[in-house]
Amino acid sequence: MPTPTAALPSLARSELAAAVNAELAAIPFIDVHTHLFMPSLGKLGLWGIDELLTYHYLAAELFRSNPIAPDEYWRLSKRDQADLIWRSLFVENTPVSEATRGVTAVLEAFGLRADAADLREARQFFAAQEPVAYIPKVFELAGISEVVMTNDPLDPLEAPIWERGAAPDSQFHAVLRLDRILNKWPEHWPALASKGYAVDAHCTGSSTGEVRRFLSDWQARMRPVYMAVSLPDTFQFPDDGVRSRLLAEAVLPACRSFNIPLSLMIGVRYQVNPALRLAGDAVGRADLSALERLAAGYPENRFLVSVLSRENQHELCVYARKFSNLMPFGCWWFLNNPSIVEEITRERLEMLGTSFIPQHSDARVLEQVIYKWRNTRRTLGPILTNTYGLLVEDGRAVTRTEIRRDITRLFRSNFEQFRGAKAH
Ligand code: HDL
Ligand code: ZN
Repeated sequence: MPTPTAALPSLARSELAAAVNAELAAIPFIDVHTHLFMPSLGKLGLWGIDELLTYHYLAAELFRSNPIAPDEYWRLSKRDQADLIWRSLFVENTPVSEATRGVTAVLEAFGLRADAADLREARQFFAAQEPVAYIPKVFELAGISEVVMTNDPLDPLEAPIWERGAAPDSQFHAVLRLDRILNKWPEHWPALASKGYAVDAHCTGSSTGEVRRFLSDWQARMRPVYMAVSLPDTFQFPDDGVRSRLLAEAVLPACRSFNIPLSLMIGVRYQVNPALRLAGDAVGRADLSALERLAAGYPENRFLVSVLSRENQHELCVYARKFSNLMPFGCWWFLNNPSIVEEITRERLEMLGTSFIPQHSDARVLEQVIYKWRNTRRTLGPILTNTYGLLVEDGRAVTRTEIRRDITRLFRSNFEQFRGAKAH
């Protein structure tokens, strides 16, 4: 963190861009939603060129530029998948999409050729990296100080590591992810029952109380900074289903007692093309009146909210103006493209000032934070410069100190305050 300095003189309009870009570059951001894993979670953590190239965003793009059938692709080794994606999307075609250009930006950040005919040089470089020393280097290149993970207490690979005791890491914050419980109760209640929680198929009797006990056990184990769930475009609240009951009787009371927010990521149309596996999800416009009823009905709860449909963004801003227990965050997934990030960020600044969290990376592979945060800074620079320029034009001078304060609020302190008491 740059050392605070006394208020600096007001900036001329012509000085704004340099000041904004310098402060964006100098302030380390908090990445409030990723799928990265702290080193003590072992092989769950993905990094290196083969993982970068087989990212599900690029697999989806491969099938548009190469005749291979998905089933045949999935039968290839990861190395062969990466070679095929490199050849199809980076050699035989120009890597102009957001996800392909991102890989070239990572290679460039490490001084590697982004126009190589094959992956020999890249594989040699990444194979020589030692994760514990490498992670700080990647975070420094990305301009982030810490990331928030996605941790699934019912994941058969991840849960046992936590149950054995995973060493915490101050740069990786845990999150209690609830999709299996809230969205797929019929499939997953037996896993809870097998661990001694008295739950049943229809979530009756002691079930919601026992889910609350489960959440309490995992809060003690993980010390999560928030709980999270991805929700379909059809999400309704309340309804007469199990999810509403679990939210009302277990999850929301647990968040209140732990003083942590609930993150709602709304608008997924799951597996519209199952053959693409993780790349098979799409987007749908959600009915955000469900969010209105949650924010109004549970004023003691705090909700981090990201919506997947571009068409839901403006109404999310309106709801955030009505309910201060809503915190819009990020330009999620299919929205994390400069053309849409610009539209979303400008309407948020226009309607919310600096009281929102502009971005998260959603990184699944460690080095992705390098390009995702480079892109955010590159997109945010002109937007903030224009915003301050309008203010100067309308008669209010702006200082470097104020720009530093605002960017710190957007990318650090909004989250730090909204997450509540520091994890013990
Ligand atoms: O549910 C989520 O957290 C989403 O971000 C999904 O993981 C999605 O597949 C993704 O990676 N989006 O970027
Ligand atoms: Zn995600």
